[in-house]
Amino acid sequence: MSKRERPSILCIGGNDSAAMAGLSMDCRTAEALGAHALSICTATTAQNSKHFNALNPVSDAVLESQLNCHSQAEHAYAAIKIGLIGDKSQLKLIGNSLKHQTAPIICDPVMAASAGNNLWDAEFIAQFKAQLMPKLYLLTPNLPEAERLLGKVINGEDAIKSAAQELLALGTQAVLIKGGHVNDAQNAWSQDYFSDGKRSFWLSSARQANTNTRGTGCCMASACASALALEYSLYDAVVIAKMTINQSLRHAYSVIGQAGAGPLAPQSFPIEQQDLPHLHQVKDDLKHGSFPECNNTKLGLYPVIERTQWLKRLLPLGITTAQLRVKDLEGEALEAEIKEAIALGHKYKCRLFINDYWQLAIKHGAYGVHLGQEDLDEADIHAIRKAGLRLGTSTHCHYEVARAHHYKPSYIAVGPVYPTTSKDMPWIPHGPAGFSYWRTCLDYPLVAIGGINAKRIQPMLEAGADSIAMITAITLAAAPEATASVYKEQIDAYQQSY
Ligand code: 3NM
Repeated sequence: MSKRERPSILCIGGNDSAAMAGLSMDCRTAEALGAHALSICTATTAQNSKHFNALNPVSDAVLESQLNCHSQAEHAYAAIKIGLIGDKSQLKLIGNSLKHQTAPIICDPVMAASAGNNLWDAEFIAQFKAQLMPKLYLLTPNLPEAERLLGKVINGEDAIKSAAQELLALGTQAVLIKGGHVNDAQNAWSQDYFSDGKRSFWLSSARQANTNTRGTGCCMASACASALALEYSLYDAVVIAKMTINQSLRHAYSVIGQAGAGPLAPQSFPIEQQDLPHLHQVKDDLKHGSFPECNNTKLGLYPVIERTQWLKRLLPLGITTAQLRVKDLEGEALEAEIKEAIALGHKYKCRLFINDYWQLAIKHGAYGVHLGQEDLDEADIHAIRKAGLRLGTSTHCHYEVARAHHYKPSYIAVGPVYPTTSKDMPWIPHGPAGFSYWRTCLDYPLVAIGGINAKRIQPMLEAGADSIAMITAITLAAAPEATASVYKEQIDAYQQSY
């Protein structure tokens, strides 16, 4: 996709005459994120910042003519977002017209705007469940909407989790139950719960004191659709959408002369750490302190090696960061290897990170532990922090960065930056431009990893890497010590000049 080409999303929803929510917000959100919104109008609502005066659904013929004119083949839209549906007849029409859709459908079940005319009555809900739910890729109800869909009160963490499973059982492939609007003065957090039956997690952000919140639901769902259209995975899309909401709330404004709430103001594809949510498993697990900082945030050349033997060759060169990544030892042999490595790390004042084996790292007093995403689930993060060790984590995408950010590690590794043969990688390499995105976004020391060789050191330094991690460029070099020394000098010289 060139910079001057944008993917489109098909937005089906109402026109808000106050231009705050509905299609107005869909268009603004898509525009900010780098997509283009096609807009299909279901109702020309009459509303101002305080009152919803009339729904004004368009006729079936008007809706149908719009749906027919945007055939997927012709417009190649990459995702569909459904918001306000004007009446039961429209629901049927939309259901039928989306029957053979291949684009993912995201539905924000807008109920509030229909308050007073009882649009979402029992019959509408039954029809919605039968005709739309099985076609959905993602449903994004807020808590009261989820309650109405399921016909029951949803109270507390367990109830939200089982409500998500019940909504999945109705046919949607994934659900995001939004808690942002919950008026709970005790709760300083805005917390949404995601599940697709395979992965489930909370997205939590500090609540913003802001009354200009019109269009939040539309913004969240159309941000998801836009991120999917930009080829992010669904897990990344919900993180990007939460970042977009946080950004848009920070920039929300009131309209001069209007007494009620003003709209959110999406600005751009989100790129600020302050907007990044925490991604975690247990709702109230939000009290993580930061891990200790490394004694120098410029971690420099960072060899990742499988055996302590390599440390004996490399540490005398003055290398100050290294990782022991043992994959084929266990029991006493493993412990002896780790123990010896840690002793060498201390001898040479090297920041030695032990990959994975956090208990042995704590037991033998390592400088730090490095955990991959899979290992984050298994490890006792509190125990590592309590023992005073540093923590480094691997990340590859928004979902994983939000998960790493939850634990406030000492550094974040971003990879693969180039294609690598050292590890199975389902990820498209970031390249320097992708790495620069994370450099701008994150305040953590950043380690670049994956496929870095002599020619690729400079681009990664220029993209803002604090550290260059390497396996094969050192271990398979004809003269590993000489090669590592050259790389070290190059990296040190660059970092000292800044
Ligand atoms: N982790 P080489 S890439 C261990 O992207 C590892 O998280 C990666 O080896 C990540 O320098 C990688 O030989 C392999 O490409 C790095």
